[in-house]
Amino acid sequence: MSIVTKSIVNADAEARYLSPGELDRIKSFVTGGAARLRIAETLTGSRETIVKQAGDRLFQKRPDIVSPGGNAYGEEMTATCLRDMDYYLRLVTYGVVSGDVTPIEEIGLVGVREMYRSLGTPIEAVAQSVREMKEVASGLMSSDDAAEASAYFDFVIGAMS
Ligand SMILES: CCC1=C(C)/C(=C/C2=NC(=C\c3[nH]c(/C=C4\NC(=O)[C@H](C)[C@H]4CC)c(C)c3CCC(=O)O)/C(CCC(=O)O)=C2C)NC1=O
Repeated sequence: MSIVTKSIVNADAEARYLSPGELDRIKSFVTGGAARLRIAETLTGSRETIVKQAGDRLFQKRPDIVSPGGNAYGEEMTATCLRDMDYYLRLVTYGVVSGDVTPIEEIGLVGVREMYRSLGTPIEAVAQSVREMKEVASGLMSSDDAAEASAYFDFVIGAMS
């Protein structure tokens, strides 16, 4: 839920006008809108590059995961790993656009530890893949935009740490 919807739901529950504090938060959400859309467009337009380069970096640092016995060993498993990275990048764009981490959390982080444990996937390596995507993506934008985007990547990383 965006800050706008959330504020309205809260205010209406008390049948009151939006408070100055709520209007302030909505104002900063609105004035930051162009930047958030620009960031989401960059991430969306460069998704293949970001996933590919970040994947290469990850496998260089963690050759064990693509070696025999590794969770992402073999063409199919490596592709599934890159697909998961693409999922998290997509969720980051949802967070950026809505200015809210809730969609990332609800779609991709609830129960994630248990899920990866049952799959035998080392979650710290998934977190590393998100860190690599953050680095690659940051190189594609201004430092202000990179800082804004990083908050959402960091949210994912934090939930996996
Ligand atoms: C949008 C929300 C969402 C997420 C997050 C998601 C993740 C997800 N990743 C999976 C598998 C997997 N995930 C990985 C990922 C990796 N293995 C590694 O060693 C690396 C560290 C890492 C890549 C960075 C792999 C290799 C599998 C297949 C494991 C297997 O089948 O044994 C599976 C099991 C089913 C399947 O194969 O599709 C799910 C559900 N699905 C979703 O719908």
